[in-house]
Amino acid sequence: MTHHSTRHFSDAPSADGLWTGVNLHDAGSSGSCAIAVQDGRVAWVGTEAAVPPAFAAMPRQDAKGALVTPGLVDCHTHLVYGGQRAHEFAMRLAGASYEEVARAGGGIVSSVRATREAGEDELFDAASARLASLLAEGVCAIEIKSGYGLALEHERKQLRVARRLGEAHGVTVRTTFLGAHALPPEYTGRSSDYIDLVCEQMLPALAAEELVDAVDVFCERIAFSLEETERVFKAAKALGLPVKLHAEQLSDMDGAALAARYGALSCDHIEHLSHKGIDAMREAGTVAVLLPGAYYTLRDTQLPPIDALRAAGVPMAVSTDHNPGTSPALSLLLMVNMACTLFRLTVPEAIAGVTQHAARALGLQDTHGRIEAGMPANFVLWNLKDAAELAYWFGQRPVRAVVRQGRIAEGAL
Ligand code: DI6
Ligand code: FE
Repeated sequence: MTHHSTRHFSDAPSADGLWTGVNLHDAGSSGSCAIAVQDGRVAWVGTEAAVPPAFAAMPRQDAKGALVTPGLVDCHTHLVYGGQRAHEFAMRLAGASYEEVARAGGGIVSSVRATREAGEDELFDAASARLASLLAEGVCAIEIKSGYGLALEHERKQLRVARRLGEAHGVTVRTTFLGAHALPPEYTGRSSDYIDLVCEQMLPALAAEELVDAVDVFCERIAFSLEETERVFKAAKALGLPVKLHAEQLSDMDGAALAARYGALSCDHIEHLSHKGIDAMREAGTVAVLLPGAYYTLRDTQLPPIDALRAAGVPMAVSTDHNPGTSPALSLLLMVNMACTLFRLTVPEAIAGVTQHAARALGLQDTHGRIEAGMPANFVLWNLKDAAELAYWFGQRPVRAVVRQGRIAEGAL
């Protein structure tokens, strides 16, 4: 029995009680551990032998030796969009490159058409099914970007759907405004005017509606220039919003250094990141988000500079980059496997990449990515013995149960 359906979150039982028989990943000590959950938060965590009397008296949940990790965090997704782009996958198989498909009117703009045509409920239902796959595998917090509307009402529609998804599924959602994802067709040849619209109208309006937790830009030859990126960052800063960047995916645009100057939470993709960019990220405390699903789908051969990032001590996160063009991935564990196999991350690095470093990439380091007293209870019980198995198997669904936001949201004990 490996398939677990997502319960309606409001019906999910409380996880309050003392969880015993926990094989805690990263415990730093041997022996069985326990986690006390009270009012939906972790009240205490440690070895079973050291459970304080107040928690020893709580009702018990036996984890039966399950490996337990913090809830997973998917820190870079474009989960809300209309349609899908399997035909472009077929075009690329026939020899077209991603950039050629984009220039031929496909690519991001074709998802923009489908997203504009879709109603809010239709977008919600499609994204909800995709989200259910991620949640069933242990995701407890997720970032969702706009960027397939590229006009105020359609960007608003995407962000509203993202907020609704969080409420309906009982999962932490961080929304990112990516109005500067691609140039909409009605602005062909007027990139600068479109950036004015993004900075002066779309972003302030959506921020005022509290739909924006962070601001992102696709800084690339086929998207927006460094100068346009900086204009968006200035607008974000004026509103007190944190920034992040799609940086150096297809070429070195020097975007990471710019993002770091604006205190970016993260720079994402970064296959072509330079030493200068790495230094700037280290100084700014910016997280490097690695997206092996896009690397794999595009059959990229330029590896991100993992050794240099590691040597510099830049925290590395790993995410699905779920999107209909370059990463139709719905398994964060598969990305863990790919981060190890394709990018040569170590197992502890890859696990930290989908937990604590991913939380930091969203500014959620105080509430997600670790199992620590005071944090909301978000953790996963796995049908595994050894943490290396999280990276080793692929295509498996090894989840036993997920405690999300203090409730037993998936699976059974
Ligand atoms: N980089 C990507 O890989 C995706 N967006 C981005 O800025 C691609 C999005 C798409 O092709 O729809
Ligand atoms: Fe992306």
